[in-house]
Amino acid sequence: MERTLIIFKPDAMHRQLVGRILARFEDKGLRIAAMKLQQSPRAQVEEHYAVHRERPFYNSLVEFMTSGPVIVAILEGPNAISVVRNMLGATNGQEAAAGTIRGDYGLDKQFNLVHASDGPETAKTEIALFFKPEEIVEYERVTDPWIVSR
Ligand code: FUP
Repeated sequence: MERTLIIFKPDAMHRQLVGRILARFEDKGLRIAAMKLQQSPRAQVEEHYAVHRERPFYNSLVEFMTSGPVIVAILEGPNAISVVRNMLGATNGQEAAAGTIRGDYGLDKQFNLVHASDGPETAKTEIALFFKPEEIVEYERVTDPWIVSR
């Protein structure tokens, strides 16, 4: 079982694609371990994209990611990190394969709908950046038979 952090970026929010994209993850069998709507503080976005600080697109990316509300979530499942990355497709929607989320819904490299952690170390860091431990649900606790039978 693995956890990955995803962000529905402001373009996915603006285009009202969240439900459809989230359904793909659910259809795949991944489950939601945490989820919230937020207007990201600039400092959080800057930290999240710190590895890209020297890249020419950094400022524009930070502007974009703080331009409106986003939904951050943790998905979990076997091999969730690479499973979700494969479902997203290539960074640039023009290059992403048909059948992937970016391949089916986008044509841009900045407005590419969803972020997902790219490895176990980044997943750990990103989950800690966006969620407090108490915001993450341990399913063993909530799938008690008494609760599901009501
Ligand atoms: P990805 O891991 O697919 O999200 O993409 P990268 O880590 O390569 O890039 C991080 C983010 O920077 C991407 F989501 C979009 C943005 N980006 C640009 O805006 N312009 C570029 O030329 C490349 C990336």
